[in-house]
Amino acid sequence: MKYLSGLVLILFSMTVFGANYSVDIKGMTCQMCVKAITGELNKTGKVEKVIVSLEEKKATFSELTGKEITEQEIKAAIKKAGYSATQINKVQ
Ligand SMILES: [Cu+2]
Repeated sequence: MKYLSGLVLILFSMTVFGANYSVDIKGMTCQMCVKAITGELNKTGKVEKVIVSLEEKKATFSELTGKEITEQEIKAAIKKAGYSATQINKVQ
């Protein structure tokens, strides 16, 4: 029982605070690319604090409280902007 309530608490806090993601992106060349990717990620309505780095070829963001974004949704958003996600890292 104790174990179970602990597990529930962990799951609850994961849902409430959401995960942080770091995504490697292929094909970015300028600030327009950065803007397009930032826009598409925000459009999902599931993430916040989107930071896209041209230098690092990376996007980082957090899940919005109570929302859950899938890897497919992340890939789709980046593809929609015209680029491809080569690796998706979940950083808790
Ligand atoms: Cu560009």
